[in-house]
Amino acid sequence: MDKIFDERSILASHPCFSKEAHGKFARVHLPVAPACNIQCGYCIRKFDCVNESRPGVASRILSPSDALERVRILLERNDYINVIGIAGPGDPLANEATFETLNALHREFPDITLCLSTNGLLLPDRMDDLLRCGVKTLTITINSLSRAPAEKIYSHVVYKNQFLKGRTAAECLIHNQWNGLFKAVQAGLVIKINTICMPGINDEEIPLIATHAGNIGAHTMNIMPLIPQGKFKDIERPSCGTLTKLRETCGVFVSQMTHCTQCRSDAFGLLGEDRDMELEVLNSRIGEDYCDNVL
Ligand code: CLF
Ligand code: SF4
Repeated sequence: MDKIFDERSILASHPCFSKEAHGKFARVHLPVAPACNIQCGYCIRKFDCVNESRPGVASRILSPSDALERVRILLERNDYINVIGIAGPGDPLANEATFETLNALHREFPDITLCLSTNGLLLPDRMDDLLRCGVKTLTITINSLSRAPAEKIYSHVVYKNQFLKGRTAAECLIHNQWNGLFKAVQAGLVIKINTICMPGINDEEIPLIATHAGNIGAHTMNIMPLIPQGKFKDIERPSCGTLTKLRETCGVFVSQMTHCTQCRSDAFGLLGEDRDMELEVLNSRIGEDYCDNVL
């Protein structure tokens, strides 16, 4: 399938999709999406979505207009920002504010790469909206291919006003995630799969997830270690050796991301740099006030 944009130039300048780019280009995360439509066993909902963020960190929610204002300031002061992402603190597709923000960004900054991370439940339903908003790179967290692990991982799913549990919830989420991945590839998006490695729950299935995702056309895979918390607080965190081995095995089927820093849903700067967006905005305002006073 032809890409709807120059995939090579996106990859060369996206800090998450390219290891080479991550020391040169930065991303901004806009925390405009508080609501979530599923419950993962490793998530405590008072913090950011663990599927794409550092556990135990809570971001302050911004309205779409506040988010846009921050982007204007950050882009003016930092010419190495190439990507604007929405990664929570809940699931971006479960929040209309996500689409409002993306639309406004796409209108005002048509050349910047818009990125989004999702649990995939609403992906088939919102694909056209994402394309209209100009999203180019997408992350889908997929933790299972079969029903048994999914039933252990997800305690409920809320889909089309129905509260689903057990087998029905697992089947609904798995179907939508894989169908969403297929549709996103068909639409020409550049896609990363995030998979949380949970020993004894889904670790044996991860190579199958990699095979299937690679066959469908995902560009890269990010295998992340479980941080034991919530319902999964007693499950052992996978060792570095386990992760390295899994990445080697899965790398045969789909390229592996190894430089993820599990950033916050309001992260800004180079990966791992952790600059404070609010401080940057404040500095900009102080600068303006200072100039207004001395001129
Ligand atoms: Fe953000 Fe995610 Fe886009 Fe990157 S993060 S929405 S793909 S712009 Fe990057 Fe952060 Fe790891 Fe995510 S280091 S948690 S992989
Ligand atoms: Fe938490 Fe993210 Fe899972 Fe929602 S999708 S329950 S925010 S980890």
